[in-house]
Amino acid sequence: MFKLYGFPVSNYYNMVKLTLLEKGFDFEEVITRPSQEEDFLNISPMGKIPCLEVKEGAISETNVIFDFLEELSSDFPLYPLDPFERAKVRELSKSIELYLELVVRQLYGVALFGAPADEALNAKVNEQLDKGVASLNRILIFSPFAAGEVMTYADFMLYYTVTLGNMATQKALGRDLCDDLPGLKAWLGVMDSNPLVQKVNAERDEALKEMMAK
Ligand SMILES: N[C@@H](CCC(=O)N[C@@H](CS)C(=O)NCC(=O)O)C(=O)O
Repeated sequence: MFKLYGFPVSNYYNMVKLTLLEKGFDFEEVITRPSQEEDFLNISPMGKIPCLEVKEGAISETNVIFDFLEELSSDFPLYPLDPFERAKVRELSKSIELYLELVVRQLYGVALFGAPADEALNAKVNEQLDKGVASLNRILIFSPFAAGEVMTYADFMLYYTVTLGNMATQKALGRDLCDDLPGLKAWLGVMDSNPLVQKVNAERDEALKEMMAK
């Protein structure tokens, strides 16, 4: 059985958890916070979550875990078979991570963890977001999924980026990503109707409630 290390509030953790569920892998969740402890660094070299332990050893970095799981099981494929189409899904997924996830993440301190408002940061993020969403609007398809007719890893990357990220941009910048990315709102409805997405979200919300109560 695989072991998934991480915490259900983490967006990256939930991308991998959803993949394991969709593909029907047997796995155990090992609730772990990011850490610089030696034991954890031995399995996740940057101390980040998620990290997946399989019988041969441990793997970190979400997109690498996606690729590993896809090579391991062709059940419920989340990449197209055609090499070009597959590359386009990777291009989209990487663009979402670099130009949206890592941009909005800079707001988490202010928007989610009570750090003081920072106008200089907001201006920088607004500028990076303008460029990021313009690039994504050139490659997002939303018909009905992010990369076209079938659900792929790009949907998982986008879904857990925007569900947390839009909270942060609305709170810190008064900016709604649904206005920036036409088609996002309808696509969110499609993703929200997926029963495994609902399961991951219910467990995320429960963990969030516990975290806030502490
Ligand atoms: N590049 C990593 C990013 C994962 C990541 O940033 N995880 C966050 C939690 S959502 C984390 O562990 N943060 C702690 C840190 O940055 O030290 C991946 O693709 O898995």
